[in-house]
Amino acid sequence: MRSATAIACSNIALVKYWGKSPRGGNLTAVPSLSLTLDAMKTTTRVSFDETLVEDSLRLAGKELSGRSRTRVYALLDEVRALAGISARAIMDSHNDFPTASGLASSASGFAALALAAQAAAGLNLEPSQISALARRGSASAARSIYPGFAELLAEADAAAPLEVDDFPVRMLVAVVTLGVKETASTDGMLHTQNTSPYYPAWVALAPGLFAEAKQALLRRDLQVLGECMEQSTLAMHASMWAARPALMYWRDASLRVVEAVKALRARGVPAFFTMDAGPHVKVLTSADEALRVQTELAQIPGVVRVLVSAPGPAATLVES
Ligand code: 2P0
Repeated sequence: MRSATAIACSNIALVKYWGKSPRGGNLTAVPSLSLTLDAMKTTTRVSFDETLVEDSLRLAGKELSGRSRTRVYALLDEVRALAGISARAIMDSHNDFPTASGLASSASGFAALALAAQAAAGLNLEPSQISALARRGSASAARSIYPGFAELLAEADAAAPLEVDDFPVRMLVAVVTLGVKETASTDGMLHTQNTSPYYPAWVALAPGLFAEAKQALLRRDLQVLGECMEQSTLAMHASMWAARPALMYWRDASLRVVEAVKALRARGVPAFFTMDAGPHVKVLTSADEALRVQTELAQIPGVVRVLVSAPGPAATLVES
């Protein structure tokens, strides 16, 4: 039996991916740019065992079912094919944050799985190959292989790291109470692609916004990066709101956080918001102001807690 354990951090897109390329294969329709977060991690152990008759795939001790099981199984099958093995696997995965709550658990989950599975199969792949493997499981996961900032270009097989030194930023996650089960990202983006008249406008806007944000990041211009980040999330959500029926992830508390961020900015605090396929609001700010922003956001009705995250490390293998 061969085992490997990997830890991967989640990531938040500053410039969003929303939409699949018509070329298929889970390639993305638009480029995205992200920050890997040290405060949200998945640990995954994979063992290939000749004596097993079927895969055992557990998240937080519970056997996976449905689509998440199919996706994990597909990734393991790809690894088996690459390594020329047929042994079934045991996968055990744990998040140190709530799963499937709009907190990007598939990003850290598929990144940790790809890294652990290929190591357990004896493959020793390059980071770009591991990123490509993770992307086919969940596109945002491609970016979680890398530390700090990363980009995933439209229709790219793998993400790539963006090296930015001396740019001390923090990402805050204002966790908003969940009332209802959220629509899964994959379903939400396909629904938007299929029914929203604003989807083509979103796809047309995204490359220019990505280029502007990347340039701002490389020159460490938090103001312009933040402006691009807010336009990206609002344009993405506008495309969802124009779908039929509308796809609305916002709650009243989400809007209160956004208003608080704008009020902070009016007082000279560099803070910028983004939202994903859930009601939580993520806020990018400087390391110096993180505590002040956290204190303000924690007082907003409907905000249950505020996580503060520094840029996270690359996905890594750990001693089993
Ligand atoms: C992102 N999101 O760029 C965007 C912004 C959510 C909103 O990537 O279908 O779980 O598994 O490739 O990666 C969430 O979608 O979707 C996501 P699949 P994924 O972070």
